[in-house]
Amino acid sequence: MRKYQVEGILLDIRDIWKELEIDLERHDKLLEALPETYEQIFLSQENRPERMSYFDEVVADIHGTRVQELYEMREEGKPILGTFCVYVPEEIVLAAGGVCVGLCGGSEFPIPDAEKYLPRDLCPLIKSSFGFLVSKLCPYCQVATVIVGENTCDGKKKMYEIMSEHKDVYVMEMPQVKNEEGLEYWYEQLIKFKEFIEELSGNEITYESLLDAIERVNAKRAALKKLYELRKHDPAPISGRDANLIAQIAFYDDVDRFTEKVNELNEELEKRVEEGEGIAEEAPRILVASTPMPIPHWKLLHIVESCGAVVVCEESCTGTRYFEREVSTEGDDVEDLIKNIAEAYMETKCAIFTPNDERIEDIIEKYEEWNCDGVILYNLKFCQPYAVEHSKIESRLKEEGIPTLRLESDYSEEDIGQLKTRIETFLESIA
Ligand code: BJ8
Repeated sequence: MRKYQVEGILLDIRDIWKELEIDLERHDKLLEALPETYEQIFLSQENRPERMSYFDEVVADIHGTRVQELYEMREEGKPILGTFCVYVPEEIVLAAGGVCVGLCGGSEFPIPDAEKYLPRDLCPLIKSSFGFLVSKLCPYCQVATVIVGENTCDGKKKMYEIMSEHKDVYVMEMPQVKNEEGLEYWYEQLIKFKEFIEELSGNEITYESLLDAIERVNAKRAALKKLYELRKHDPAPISGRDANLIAQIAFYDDVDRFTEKVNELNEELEKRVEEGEGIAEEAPRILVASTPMPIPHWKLLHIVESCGAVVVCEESCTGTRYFEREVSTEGDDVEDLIKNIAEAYMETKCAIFTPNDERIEDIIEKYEEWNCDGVILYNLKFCQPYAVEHSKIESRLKEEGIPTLRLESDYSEEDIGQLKTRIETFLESIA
């Protein structure tokens, strides 16, 4: 078993999990199926880029090295903030010497635990995330000093009320409308959040620390943006599964290391593009526009690509919505930089905003830019904001003559056959 050095003491990861009060027996069961699933979905792909090896290791060690790093940081007094939304400003957390870790659950495993508290007919992302926390099955939940929630969809905001009975929760108030008042309100929320994290960390956020944090997170976004740009080439130099996995890992890996590894991979992909090398030549190119798909919710992309298509872009918070907003570094003081963060984050086209028509235009642009043959509008079951929005988007895409398939699913495996049939029929129709 791998050993980890924590404050000069050699620990194996099980000791750290024990310290974090993980339910070890069930946790072993949780991790049991991962290697086989990962082999089947990722490692069995032909002609994968070699530099995917770093990301393979991250998943193989999913509750290992990174948990140990966060545990060590917490022991040093650095705040670890568990988050569930791309609206939580990572720059402000980093500037105070803290770290953000995405806690969105993508597994069915802890859902029965969540259903002891929450209704069954609720989005699986909410139930899985909550289930991981209450069942003590996720070391990332356990190592978090505090949870940062946000008033986005109704399900999440009510869930945070119950979550706060189990863990310290700070909730960010979100505007619902993107106008000047909304932006001003959001800026005020970011100032409050800055004060909260300063108190939690005991560190004052300075112009220099915030500027440095903005530059680091911008570099992470730029690396991801480049990765997605490279996917515009035909043949695509990397599969949708692999690219999306990287976007999922962005939520919890160390910012600088992750950026370096994505940039290294991009160099390899650039060579592939120059040499005309890629995966799945002459395969239909698909844009997936969707609710987030957290680890290990790999089902949809795996089915689409197993049916012979290639996913070339994901318009999702585990995709382009995560990295498209670049924060400006212009300005003379902390307030100016926070205004820049407020403006950039408000560009995120989430369905909780009304209206959100800019998302429709964005999907059409992406369809063209990534040279796609069709769009899959994918929705997690019981997610009302996206379900309602997807009706509107579907009509508009059809008006534009864009082949569109609307799908809804959850984290179970029950509907795999049905999804496969619908996807195959769709791909035949656009062949
Ligand atoms: S910015 S998409 S990460 S709120 S939890 S809305 S799937 S019913 S996650 Fe989200 Fe922030 Fe928006 Fe992105 Fe639906 Fe489920 Fe709600 Fe969800």
